[in-house]
Amino acid sequence: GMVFAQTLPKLAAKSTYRVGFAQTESNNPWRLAQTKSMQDEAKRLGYQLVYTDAAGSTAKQVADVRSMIAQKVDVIFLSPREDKPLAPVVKEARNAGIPVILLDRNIDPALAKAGTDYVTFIGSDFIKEGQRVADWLIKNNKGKMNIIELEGTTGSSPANDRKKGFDDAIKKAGGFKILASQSGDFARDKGRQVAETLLQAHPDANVIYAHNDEMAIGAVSALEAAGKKPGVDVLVLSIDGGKEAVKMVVDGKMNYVVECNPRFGPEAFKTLQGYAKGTKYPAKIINQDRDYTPQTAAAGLSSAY
Ligand code: GYE
Repeated sequence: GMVFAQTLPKLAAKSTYRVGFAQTESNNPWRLAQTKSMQDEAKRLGYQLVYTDAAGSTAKQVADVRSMIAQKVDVIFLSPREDKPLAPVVKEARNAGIPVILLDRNIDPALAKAGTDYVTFIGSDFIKEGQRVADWLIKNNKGKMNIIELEGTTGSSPANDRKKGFDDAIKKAGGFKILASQSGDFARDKGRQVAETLLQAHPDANVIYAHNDEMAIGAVSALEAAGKKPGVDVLVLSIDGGKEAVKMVVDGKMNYVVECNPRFGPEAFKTLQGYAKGTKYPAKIINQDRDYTPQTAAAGLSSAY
């Protein structure tokens, strides 16, 4: 068989590039903001963006990346829907001489390596995000806190890590109960449905921790439908920091939101250019994120995405 060099392909320094961006889905404001940021920056630089939307299908995203390889784009930006099934196409791109930069979601480090299979991962520290939510809850502990957790897409790096960061910190603190933890697929309506079912099964729940805003907003609807006051009878905590959720913190329907910044364009293209000039990057380039408390949400609202 063929033997491939297990090193990253070089990227020529050019005045313009044809760049692939393999998006995972477009069903929420976070994704739309991320896509817009990528398109805006490509346009500003005069680069051509080959954009695909996997519409929530991992199989489609694998096919999307293969099509970008066939089209011989210069670089592939990939937001891998799941952390294992996209690993093979990252290596296929590398073997075809196309550098891959992971955006916002990571690949299982056992299956693909930064600096060898792909250039770097740019995104948030999801374990820390989960920890920050736990820390807020520990500080605001009113005793007998019974938690329902709404997990993101199964097999995605943010769902894995937001769970680990939160659950570990909560267990370590002691005195909290996680009554149930189930996937709502990062989606508003799924989050609402799962929250509805879990609230019926666990009427003593008084905290909902959602791995993203969309599911938290769904949970707020489920609480209201059940005749409970979100933010008062049941605390609602989430991650992302979109305008709608931040407004809910201002209005007292949510209690705490950790930001996960979706505006990747400038950093993504700066990394592409740096890579072409020979800059060495660490395995991860971590975004710095804010948070929104009842005290700070009003001031942060206008700059939320
Ligand atoms: O929290 C969510 C989105 O991968 C960090 O995916 C991202 C997450 C984000 O669909 O809203």
